[in-house]
Amino acid sequence: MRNIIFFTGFLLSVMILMGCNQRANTYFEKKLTYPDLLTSDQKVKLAAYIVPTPRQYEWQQLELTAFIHFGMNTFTGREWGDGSEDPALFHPTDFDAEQWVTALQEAGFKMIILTAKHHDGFCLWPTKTTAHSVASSPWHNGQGDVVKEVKEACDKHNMKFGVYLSPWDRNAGSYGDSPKYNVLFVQQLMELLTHYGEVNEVWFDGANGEGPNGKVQEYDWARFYQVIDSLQPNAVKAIMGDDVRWVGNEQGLGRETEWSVTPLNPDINDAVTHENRRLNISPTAEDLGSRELIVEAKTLYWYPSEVDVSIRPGWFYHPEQDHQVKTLQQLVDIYYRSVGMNSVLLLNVPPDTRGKLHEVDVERLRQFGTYITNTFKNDKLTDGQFAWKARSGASKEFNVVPGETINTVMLQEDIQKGQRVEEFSVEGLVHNKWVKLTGGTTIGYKRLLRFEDTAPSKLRVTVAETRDIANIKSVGAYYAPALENKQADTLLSDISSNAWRIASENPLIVDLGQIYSINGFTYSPDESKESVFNYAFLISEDGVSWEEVKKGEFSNIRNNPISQHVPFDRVVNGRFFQVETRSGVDGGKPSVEMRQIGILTE
Ligand code: FUL
Repeated sequence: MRNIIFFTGFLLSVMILMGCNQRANTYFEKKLTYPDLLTSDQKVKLAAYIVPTPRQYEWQQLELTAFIHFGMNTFTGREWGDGSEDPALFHPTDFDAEQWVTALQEAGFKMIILTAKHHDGFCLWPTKTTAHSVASSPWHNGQGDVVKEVKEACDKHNMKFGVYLSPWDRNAGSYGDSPKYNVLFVQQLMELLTHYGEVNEVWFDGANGEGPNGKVQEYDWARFYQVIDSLQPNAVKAIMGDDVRWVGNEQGLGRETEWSVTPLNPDINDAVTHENRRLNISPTAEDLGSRELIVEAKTLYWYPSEVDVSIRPGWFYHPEQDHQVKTLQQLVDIYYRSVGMNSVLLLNVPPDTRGKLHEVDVERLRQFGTYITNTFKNDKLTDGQFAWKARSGASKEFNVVPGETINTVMLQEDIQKGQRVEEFSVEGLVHNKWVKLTGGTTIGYKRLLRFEDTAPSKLRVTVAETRDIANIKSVGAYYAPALENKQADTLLSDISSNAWRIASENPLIVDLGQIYSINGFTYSPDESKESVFNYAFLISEDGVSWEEVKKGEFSNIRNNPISQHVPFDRVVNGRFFQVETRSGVDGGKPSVEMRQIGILTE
């Protein structure tokens, strides 16, 4: 008891010292800077009182949000355009934003974030800032506005709406001339945030493929944030924004231990970079919130994770990926690893050149929505839906509907009172014996765990370790039907490499053994080594005279290390191929191995 009184007094003095950001005299909204001279225990305890802002909380409850990557790349087959594309290429033949909204809504998605401008700088709305937009395209004779049509469809169906505006712009002449480009960027932001009604998320990606020797643009983030906060107070700022954090990969993988309270500083300036470096953290770090990290930190933030992943290998639509749409099992796994790991899922579903979601994707969305709804509508606990205050070591029993089989549990903390649980376990009473079913570390907004089919009469949840009294909001148990992984293997080469012979290792030269009519190649990155970024691909009939058939970049290979599929513009006869590395993703010159290359033939 003395401890509680002492801590309450201590908390009050800290709050008086800090003066700002606290809600109802108890909690710290979004940010807490520690006063000097706190003990490690005090720091950990205070971390339990950091809470989301109302807009962060509202965003977290959406659980399922959707990305729409649509634009110039849809028509060129690329993942990153270079900005030189002719606007005449943009011509959706049967554009139907309402089809996107209804397909996503039926699958349970609550918001759509549209790529209003990707790295190629092509704007999907008739901006006044550049001619590189839909206004210069043949679509609707230059009178079209994708942003408007999508927003209207969202409004009609009560779907929230967000915009992706790429800071990196490979078309804008002013890019790299920092103040000038910042003015243009602010203007684009203002157009998007004033002409279309409410915007609920603004997504700034962090990509810049120019590399260390390319154009360096210093962004005026403070100004960008100010514009968003003043024009769209209900919008969260994501990724290169300070409300929503990138989970750190594009594969749909949340962390087993996912803290929304972290010292990872969302701001972008020298002091912040220095502090993140001191703590050895970045969005990709495994540990973003342990006690060890907290005791070293000066400031903590409520900075929750968003898991962005595409339903297809690429972010944009490519017809050759129609058979690679993620299976229901893969989507369900992603759901458990995102929504089920204290994150919001941001699933990308890219429309095709008609301007419609492809039938395969629509069907997969339908299956996904049905599976999730059917699984989670039947809670097999009779008494899991009420608040439970748990100290470290506390247990609580819950009743399972008699005779029901379960294989999934769901736990939620009331994050409006902070994220606190550090370790928990779940047992089932089977034939009068308690058996461990599952357990974990963090819970946060939502935690889902799967285990073998079991029919216990009761569940017992134990909060083994918590940073302060845990506020468990609800506990549920479900039966999730088993799923089979049905995806066909992707053929990475039309010809077997059995007869191939390496003629040179670096650069890689391979003798295919006979002449083939070649119309493309594939390159598969290897986790254990740096990936190639800029390449040249050469073909020869005799191994003496060579033709450079293709050169370019494997655009987004760092963040999304999938097999790259590179078609040629024409068919080339050859017996030898050569792959030259011009640069690697980390600035090195990685070699390529024969097993990483596939050859596509007519
Ligand atoms: C990354 C981009 O480079 C990709 O093209 C994609 O837009 C992804 C969501 O973000 O930063």
